[in-house]
Amino acid sequence: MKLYSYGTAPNPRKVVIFLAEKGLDYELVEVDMMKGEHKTPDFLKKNPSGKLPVLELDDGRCLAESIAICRYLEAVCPEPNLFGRDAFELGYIEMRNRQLETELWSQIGQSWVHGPVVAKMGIVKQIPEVKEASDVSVEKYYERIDKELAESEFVAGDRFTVADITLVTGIDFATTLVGLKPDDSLANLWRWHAQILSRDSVDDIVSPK
Ligand SMILES: N[C@@H](CCC(=O)N[C@@H](CS)C(=O)NCC(=O)O)C(=O)O
Repeated sequence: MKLYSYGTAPNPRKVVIFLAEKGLDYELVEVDMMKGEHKTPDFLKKNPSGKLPVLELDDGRCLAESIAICRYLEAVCPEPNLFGRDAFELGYIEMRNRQLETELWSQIGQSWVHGPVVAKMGIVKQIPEVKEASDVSVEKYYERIDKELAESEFVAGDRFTVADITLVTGIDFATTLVGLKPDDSLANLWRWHAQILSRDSVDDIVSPK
């Protein structure tokens, strides 16, 4: 299978980490978003949304949406389990992951879209007030996560799951490209972050060696 990706873009990175956790082989295909390669007619046949990542199976079928791709991979390769084993855990991990997507990633996304990097691309009307508000939401969410990680070793309990992948990729993107690094005082968050970065599956893009 092939994974269409771009550098350390955060949604493809989720799948790259997930594939590494599963120990699955694949071909990585770089799609240069700066050149608009994700919007060409050929690429839109793979994903009509024109976004990365896309997983292409050996028979040519394609899947987009990072978490949908991870669900597919969990189904074909159930171990190590990353989405939950029993009914409660399945629901709990889903809940934690959805909260991160809708309450943290959405706000990082607003700060990105209305921030300096996207401004230079000249593709979106900039609304500085949106960025001001979303920056505050992200900082508040970091504080919430820090408190939660004082009680819990990982995002969704006492073991590594897909929700940890969603959080680390969100935080690293916010830190490196959106100017939203979590404050150094958030000791539980940083303890968790160091632990996640020590995994073989996770490249350190925040302070690469
Ligand atoms: N919900 C999608 C989001 C995909 C997404 O927005 N990917 C970014 C890269 S991280 C992208 O392709 N952006 C280009 C665009 O939106 O045109 C997912 O989880 O895969």
